[in-house]
Amino acid sequence: MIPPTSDTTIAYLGLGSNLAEPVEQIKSARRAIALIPGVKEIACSSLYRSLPMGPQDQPDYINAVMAVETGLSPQDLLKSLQKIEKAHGRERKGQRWGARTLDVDILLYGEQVIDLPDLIVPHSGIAERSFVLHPLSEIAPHLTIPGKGDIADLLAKCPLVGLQRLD
Ligand code: 87Y
Ligand code: MG
Ligand code: MG
Repeated sequence: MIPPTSDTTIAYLGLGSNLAEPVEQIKSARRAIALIPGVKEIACSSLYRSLPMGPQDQPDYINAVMAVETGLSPQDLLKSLQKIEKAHGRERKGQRWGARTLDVDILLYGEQVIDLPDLIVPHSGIAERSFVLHPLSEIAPHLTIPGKGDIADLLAKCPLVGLQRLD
């Protein structure tokens, strides 16, 4: 049987901020993402306060994960998200993993595996980063991540250390 086709895809986006009122940055980014033409918000996790992973000489982060339904290609979605990062004061100079006003990553784009110079999906850190896995499992507890396995199994190996869910 030919599987049904659909012209939209569910994508999961990871949001992070640790500069200039991070809670407001995340809330504002969520609103801006929902207003991208061709993007509809399906769900958003709680906000989480998290200790910085990677370089630790920077403020704590606020993180969240959104699910969106989109008719945009992964590349067009990425371009729109980068515009939103820029509009939120994101600067790309300085330390590679340094503090940022807003980071929005495409974590998953349907079941697609994408390996382009500027876009790797599933996101390379998805299976190890507690600030991604915990909010992601809050909105998609039965997800299977291409090449990585069931989110419940990944979560069992990913301690809830340095992560606090906000009300
Ligand atoms: N939250 C983040 O959103 C976050 N984001 C990162 C990059 O996108 C970095 C680096 C700066 N760390 C973050 N920490 C939190 N809490 C991620 C990283 C992790 C491990 C090795 C290299 C880089
Ligand atoms: Mg990131
Ligand atoms: Mg990024």
